[in-house]
Amino acid sequence: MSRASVSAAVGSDHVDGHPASPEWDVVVVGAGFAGLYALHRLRAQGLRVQVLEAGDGVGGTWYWNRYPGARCDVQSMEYSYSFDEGLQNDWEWTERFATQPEILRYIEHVADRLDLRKDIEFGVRVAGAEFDESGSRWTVRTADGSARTARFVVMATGCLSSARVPDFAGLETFGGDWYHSGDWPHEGVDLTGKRVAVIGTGSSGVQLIPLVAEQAAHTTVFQRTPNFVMPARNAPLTDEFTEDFKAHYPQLREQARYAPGGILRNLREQSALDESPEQRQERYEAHWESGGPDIVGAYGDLLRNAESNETLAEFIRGKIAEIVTDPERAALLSPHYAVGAKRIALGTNYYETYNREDVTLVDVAASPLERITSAGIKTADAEYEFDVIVFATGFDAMTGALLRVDFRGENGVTLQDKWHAGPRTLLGVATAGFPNLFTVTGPGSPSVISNVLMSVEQHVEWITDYIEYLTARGHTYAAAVVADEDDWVQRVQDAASGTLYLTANSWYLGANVPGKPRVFMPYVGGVGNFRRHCEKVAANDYEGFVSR
Ligand code: N01
Repeated sequence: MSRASVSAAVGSDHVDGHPASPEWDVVVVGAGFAGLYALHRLRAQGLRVQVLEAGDGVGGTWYWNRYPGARCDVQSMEYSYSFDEGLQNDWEWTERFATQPEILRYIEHVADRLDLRKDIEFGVRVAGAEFDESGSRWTVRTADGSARTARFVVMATGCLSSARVPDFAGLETFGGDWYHSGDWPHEGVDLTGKRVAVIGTGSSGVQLIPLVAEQAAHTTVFQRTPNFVMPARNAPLTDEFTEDFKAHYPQLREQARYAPGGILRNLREQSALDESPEQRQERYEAHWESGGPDIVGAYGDLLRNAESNETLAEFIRGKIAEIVTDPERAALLSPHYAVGAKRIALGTNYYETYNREDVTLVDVAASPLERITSAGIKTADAEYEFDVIVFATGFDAMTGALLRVDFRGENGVTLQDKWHAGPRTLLGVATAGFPNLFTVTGPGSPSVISNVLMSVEQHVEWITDYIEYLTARGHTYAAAVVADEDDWVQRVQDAASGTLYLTANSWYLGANVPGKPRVFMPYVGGVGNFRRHCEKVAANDYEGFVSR
């Protein structure tokens, strides 16, 4: 069928007894880093692409997470697209770790520069999608009741985009205002003179607590699990550093693409136990002084050997004890699990904030949060009054944004049913029984255990190359093979087994969402290894996928 007749057929379900061609070649869901790049690549193939975005602007994570202090913990020069040399050379980052507003400006710049907005519908939330087997196409339904049909659907909905307010009883009775860090008001929130509660001490809580404390009359932090927090040591970038980095961008990017974390890092092979306590102290001190999250790369076995890891945990607990003047509070802030098993946070004045007299720390592990009241929060031991509650309680990570769409694949099977015991994917990009559906940074990909932007690029390139391959051959059907998917799921588990990632209650394992299956979701076998494996699959005519 020609382009013209495809257009003519839009709106009618059948032509000559056959299902009409879909309205779109590809519907991409999400206009963050992944969706924008997918649009750019697919459009270059001459495909008809429509992006559906729930927000009113581009940016994804960086559109929603506008809480005070939000910034990235990957260095700016690396947390940016690498596919366009002109773009990476023209853009000027101002700080070592960019703030949310600066990253959002960058994404908006990219959208304008590549003229992407004209193919994005904003304010549209995808609610469901059904696969039509006879027409080999998806009908994508939106929350407002409209529908689009597409040959392929690319879910670019992010790993940490389904913000989660825990199911606290009584929230609807609270007389003050409440906010979630991942859905922060665009106009900001004035906390001056307010009594503020912050629930949660993950990366978001760690970033926002010091700034909330500076503004509020009193800040009460409800901590269930303390976090290992490294100083960010953020600073303006010098012209000299930027110029030098840019001069070497091509080599540095190529190096990062095949590096374990998709990032430039000096990783040491040596065990922490092979050095003396003094040598270790010196090494850890150097990391503490230079800041950033790289300290888990100080030795090769920190994420595998509990005894090695404990040397680092002890070092960080020592720092907490040095900074926090009240020993009881320092003890409460000191984590007792493996460093890095839950994601390390980067802070600026985080521990120092607990020396303020107007900051209270409540241990909700000892005295659980019972309910929200009209006046504030009730724990097992006490009642507190607040004007504002900030939920820095995280996300239904990796699967949340996918499972809240009612996907119905072959034979009407739902994704919820298929993933009832945990997500199953092939390479994190596809799941058997749901043909022509691709996920960017899906469960089973390195994504959150990497420089996610590097992983986003790799996934988008792989998926769009595959779509090009299919189109060139006139194929209309692409599906993961169950046996290959089983094999990949096993590889993901094998990569994690023996690591300390499995020893803490983290969102990597779904542990933060009551009832969520405990399955380690990211692939920790390394970004470079993953990329090489994906390249091999493509070179072997997309082995593991049925293409027809
Ligand atoms: O969420 P989290 P986040 N009662 O899930 C607590 C990325 N990110 O938004 O640990 C009481 O880490 C929960 O306690 P516990 C980054 O990948 C990056 O902070 O489950 N407390 C925890 O303290 C990060 O890892 C950046 O016991 C409850 C907190 O809420 C990911 O996003 C910045 C509770 C949630 O922490 C998520 O970070 C921000 C309950 N019922 C985010 N439920 C940077 O790049 C949850 N908690 C720097």
